[in-house]
Amino acid sequence: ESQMHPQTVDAIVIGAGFGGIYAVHKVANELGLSVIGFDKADGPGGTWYWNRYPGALSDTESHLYRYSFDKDLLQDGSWKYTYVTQPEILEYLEGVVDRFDLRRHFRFGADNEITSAVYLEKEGLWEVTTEAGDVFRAKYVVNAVGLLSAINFPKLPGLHTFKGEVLHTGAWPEGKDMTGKRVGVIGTGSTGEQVVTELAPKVEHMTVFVRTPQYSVPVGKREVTEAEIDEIKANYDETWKQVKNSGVAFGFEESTVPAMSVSEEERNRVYEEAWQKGGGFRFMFGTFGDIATDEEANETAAAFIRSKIGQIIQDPEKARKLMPSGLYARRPLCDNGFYDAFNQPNVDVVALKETPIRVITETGVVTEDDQLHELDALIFATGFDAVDGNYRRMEIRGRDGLHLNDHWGGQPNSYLGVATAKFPNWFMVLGPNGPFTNLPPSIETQVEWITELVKYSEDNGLKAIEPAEQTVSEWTETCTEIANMTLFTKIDSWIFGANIPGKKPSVLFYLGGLANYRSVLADVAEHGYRGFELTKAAQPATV
Ligand code: FAD
Ligand code: NA7
Repeated sequence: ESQMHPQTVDAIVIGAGFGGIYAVHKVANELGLSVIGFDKADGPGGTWYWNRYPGALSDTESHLYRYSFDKDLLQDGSWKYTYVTQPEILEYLEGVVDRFDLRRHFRFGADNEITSAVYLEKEGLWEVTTEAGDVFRAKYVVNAVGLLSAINFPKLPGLHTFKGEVLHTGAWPEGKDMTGKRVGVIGTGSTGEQVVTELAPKVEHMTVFVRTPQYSVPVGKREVTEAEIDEIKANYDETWKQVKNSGVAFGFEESTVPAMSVSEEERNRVYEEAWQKGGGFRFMFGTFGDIATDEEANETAAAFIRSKIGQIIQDPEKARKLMPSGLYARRPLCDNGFYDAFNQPNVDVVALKETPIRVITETGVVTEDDQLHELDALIFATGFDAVDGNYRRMEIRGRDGLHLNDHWGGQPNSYLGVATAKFPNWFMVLGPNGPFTNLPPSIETQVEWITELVKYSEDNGLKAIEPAEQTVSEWTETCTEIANMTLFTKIDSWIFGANIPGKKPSVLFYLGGLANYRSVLADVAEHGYRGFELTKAAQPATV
C-alpha cells in the first residue's frame, strides 16, 4: 500500500537555471535535506538551455555572469570574449551541476513540468503534481522558474497558414540553420538585435519588422587574453565585493554626477568614452547619475545615441524607421553591430507603426501597404511574459485553497521578492519585486537567504513560515515608490509587464539596487525574520 503514497521529501525546487541549480546545491549539500528538482527542459541551463538562437550572448561581462559562491569554481573559469556566448554559459552551468553532483537530484523533461502545487494545511506539506501525473509532497517549495522564461508568442492573423518555418528565439531548436533563407524577424529588443546581427550576413534576405525602435549602444565584445583573465582572477574578492555593494551589479561604479552639471562638451566626451567601452547598463548608469530619473538628463543621452544611429545607418529611410524617439527608459540595450547590419543590401526594415501586419499567408507577411514580404522562415523575437508569467501558468494554491492568480490579481506581490502571504514555506527566486540587476549575484543573494530561512525554520521546529499580508503590502508600496522616482514607469516595457496584450501593467521590480536590497534582507533576518508569521509545529503527543 505504501507505494500508493506520494513520495515525500523535505524540499522541491522548480527550475534548473542559475537559481534552481544553486538552490538544490544549498539545500542538498549544505543543509543535508532531501530535495527533488524539476525542469521541463531536457537538461539544466534554464535561459541558456532554451535560448539557442544564433548570436545569443550575455550582456553582463563574462567574469560577472557566473556564480561567486565558490572560489575554486571562479578560479577554474574560462572564457574567450568579454561577454559569454550561449554555448559557453550552458557548458558552464552543466559543469556546475556535475561538479557539485547535483544531477541525481533533478528530473528533467516535458513529463516533469510542474502543473500544480497545492498546500495541505493539516499536514503542513505541499503536494506537487507533474505533467505526467506523478505526485510528490514536500515541506518546502523553492520556485526558480525564471523571470524571462515564459515566452510571448503573439497571435498574428493567418500565422497557421504559413508554409515556412515559424521559430521563437526562446525555444530555438539546437543547430537550426538559416543559411541562404529568406528570413523575417519580428521584434528588435535585446534578442531581436542579437539574432538580426548574427544572421544578416548568412541569410539570403532579411526583413526586420520593427514596432518600437529602441536606443542601443555597442556591447563592446572583444577577445580577452589569458593575462586579462589572470588579472581578473587575482582580484575576484574585491570585484565581487564591489558588485554586491553597487546598484545594478554590473561591475562598474554608478555615477552620481548629474548630467546637466557639466558642459555639453564634457557630457559628450563621457558618452563617447562609454560608447567606445561598451555595455548598456554602463552607458545608462555609469556615465551620469540621473539619466534614469531626470527627463532633461535622459534626453542628452538619448540625443547622443540618436546621432550615432544616424551616422551608422547610411540609407536615410532605414535610419528613419529605426530611429528611437522619446525616453531612454527600458532595460538598456547593447548590441554587437545591429545598426551596421542595415547597411547590408539584403537587409530591409518594415516599420510596423506605419505599415502594420495585415495577415500572414502561405508565403509570407502582408503589411497594410499591400506589400507581400516573401519568407522561408519567420522568427519571433517577441520576448517573454516576464516575472510572473511562469507562476500563472501553474495551478498554485496556498491556504484555504487560495489560487495564486486570485491572490495576485493584476499586481503580483511578494515580501522581498522571495515569499508571499498565505503561501507558507513557498519561496521564489526572482519573484515579483525582486532586484533589477545583473542577475547572478541577485539570484545568489536570494538563494542564500532562503536557505538560511529554511535552516531557521528547521532549527526552530516550525511548521510554517510566511510573510504577513501587511508586510507584503508595504513591500509593494516601497517598490512602487522607488519605481515612481524613475523614468522607467513612464514608458511601456516588460519591466512593468506592459509588453503582453491584456496584462495589466504593474510594478514587478525593486529598483533600489542590490546593495540596498542586501541590507534590507540582512536586517530582516537579524530581527528574527521580521514581517514573517511563524507557526510552531505541534508538540508530539506524549505517550
Ligand atoms: P531560468 O534560467 O529562466 O530557468 C528557469 C527554468 O525553470 C527553465 O529552465 C524552465 O524550463 C523551468 N520551469 C519554469 N516553469 C516550470 C514548471 N512549471 N515546471 C518545470 N520547470 C519549469 N541576465 C543577466 O543578468 N545578464 C544577461 O546578460 C542576461 N542575458 C539574457 C539573455 C537572454 C536571451 C535572456 C532570455 C535572458 C537573459 N538574462 C540575463 C536573464 C536570465 O534569465 C537570468 O540571468 C538567469 O539566467 C535566470 O536564471 P533563473 O534560474 O532564475 O531562471
Ligand atoms: P523584449 O525586450 O520584450 O522585445 C520584444 C520585441 O518584440 C520588441 O521589439 C517588441 O516591440 C516586439 N514585439 C512584441 N510583440 C509584438 C507584436 N505582436 N508585433 C510586433 N512586434 C512585437 O524581449 P527580448 O527577448 O528582446 O528581451 C527580453 C529580455 O531578455 C532582455 O531585456 C534581456 O534581459 C534578455 P515593442 O517594443 O513591444 O513595440
